[in-house]
Amino acid sequence: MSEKSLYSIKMRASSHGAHTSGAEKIVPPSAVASTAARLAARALSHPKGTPDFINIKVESQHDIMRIRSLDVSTVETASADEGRARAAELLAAAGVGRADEIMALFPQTYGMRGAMLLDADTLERLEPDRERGVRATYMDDAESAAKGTASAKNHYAEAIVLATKVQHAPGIVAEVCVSDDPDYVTGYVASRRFGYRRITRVKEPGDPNGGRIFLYRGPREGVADTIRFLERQCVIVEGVPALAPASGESRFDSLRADLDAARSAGLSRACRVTPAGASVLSSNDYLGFAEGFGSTGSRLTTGTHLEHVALERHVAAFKGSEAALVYSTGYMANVGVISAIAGRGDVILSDELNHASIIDGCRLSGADVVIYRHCDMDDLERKLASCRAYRRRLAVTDAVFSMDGDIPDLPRFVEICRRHDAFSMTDEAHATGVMGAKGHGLCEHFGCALPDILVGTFSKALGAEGGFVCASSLVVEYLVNKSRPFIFSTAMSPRQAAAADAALTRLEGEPQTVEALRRNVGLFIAELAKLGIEVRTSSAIVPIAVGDEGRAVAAAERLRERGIVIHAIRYPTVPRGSARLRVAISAGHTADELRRAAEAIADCVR
Ligand code: WAQ
Ligand code: MG
Repeated sequence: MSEKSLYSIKMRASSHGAHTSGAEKIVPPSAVASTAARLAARALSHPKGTPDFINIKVESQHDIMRIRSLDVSTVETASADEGRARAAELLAAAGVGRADEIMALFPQTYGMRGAMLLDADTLERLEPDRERGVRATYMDDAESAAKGTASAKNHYAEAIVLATKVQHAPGIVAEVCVSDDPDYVTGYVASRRFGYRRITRVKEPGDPNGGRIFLYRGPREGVADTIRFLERQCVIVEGVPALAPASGESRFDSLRADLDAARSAGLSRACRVTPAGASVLSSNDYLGFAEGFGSTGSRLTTGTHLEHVALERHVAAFKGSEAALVYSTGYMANVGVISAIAGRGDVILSDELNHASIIDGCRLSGADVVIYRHCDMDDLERKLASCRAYRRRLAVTDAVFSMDGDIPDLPRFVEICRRHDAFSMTDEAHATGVMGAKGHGLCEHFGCALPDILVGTFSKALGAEGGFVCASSLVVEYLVNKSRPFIFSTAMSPRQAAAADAALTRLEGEPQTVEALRRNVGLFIAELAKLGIEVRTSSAIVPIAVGDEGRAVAAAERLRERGIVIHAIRYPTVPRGSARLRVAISAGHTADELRRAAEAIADCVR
């Protein structure tokens, strides 16, 4: 292939004037059409939202420079402070004095689209547009065609190409980079002297502030040439090294590696909406009965409809995650996520009172399972510490335990998992619509960071049907490719998806209902206390201890005769000898109803 025949293809997408995604490729003419199509698809499926404007620019390139990738090595850091300190040391090692002052400039890069260009010695700003900064562009990885176009942005792959180009610009002596993606905590310092040094943690998770600083040493007259090289010179980077997993983020790297393997084998999968009006010759709707109700197939074949996409966007926004995936039921979501993330050679740490769907997911996965004591974070931490040898660690807890109504210390759970590089997963089945001032769940209740994976259901407080998973787009892409219950079952009905979507909208519109539920729980507990029955709960589930299995069943039967439906819960759902009546309070109960129920319970339990 002659160098004269390459084209650069750039995609830029925005919604209401705000940038949503961007990417670029350099390809031979034969790949122009398919690359443009893939970039358009990437823009349309971006988690930041559906664009109303997509610009795809194709330009032939004649002056192409091929350069070798920088070498890559990793510096492990445990905190943002440590990461920044190591970045400053690396800048010094690149021959840049005043490194601490340079690191202190970081708040000024927040919000810039490009990089700050600084005189390495005087720290004067050299770029003409200080608000935007200098953007390095017209660059690609030589093997990118072979690797395919990642649907989710691959931070490392794009950063190493950029850093290599930047270090070949005239006069540039070093670069320091912090991502602006809230959950991407790895950054780097690059220089020709030591190559590309990844620093595993340069900021705390959840921090949306990042930036890049390019350091220039040379005469002022040379600056224009440097900027021209960064902004215009077409560069292809050869020999980009594969990423060795670093312990700081290795749980995600291991997902990325599996996805990359599927991609290079031509086996990667994505959900695509079946276009209205298309002639569909691929569904399971053999008799044509599905119209308007059935989804007609798996999500990966003909079963994805606009309703699913809308619901996934909505529930991700509601929970504050980057992406989401809908399953037919909450049970399937737990089984589907756990068995996809963990397998042979991995370990799952599971609370001893977790729901059956979590237990079944653990069994199906084939991973080793370590049970920790109920809500005992010290026990979890001790056990995690002895699980370092496993490939992946996954810790999973109910957010509200369905038989006791109690909750784990979520901030500690998430923090312990991060420190031990374990995936953190919670099941918010009984927390969604219940916990937090507005019913957003246990993270709202504690005001803490999301776990890596949050599962929930539309079938409890939301009164609809179906399960969901909220996580990063990487995890969701992984599930789409690896979660067998997702891949091999018929998608939820589009009507069911629309109903769940409407229920979320309703909850957002009436947070006072969540408050009413909390008032009802308080009232019911106070009524029981007046009758000498002490109960505890952190949610809407109120367990009334009876103990003996026979007595619990008899009490439930007497209540039923009086027109009150409360189920007795016995072994094996709860341990032997701890049978109970499980009361679940609703915002729809009247005060009178709750008072009468409390009195009847007091009568029947005695
Ligand atoms: N040219 C110059 N500056 C840029 C460019 C560009 N093409 N793209 C982004 N920036 C600036 C801008 O200020 C962003 O806010 C900042 O850099 C960070 O950009 O080995 O994800 O795209 O795993 O968020 C590092 C990878 C990832 C570490 C960096 O950067 C690793 C990343 P982001
Ligand atoms: Mg970013």
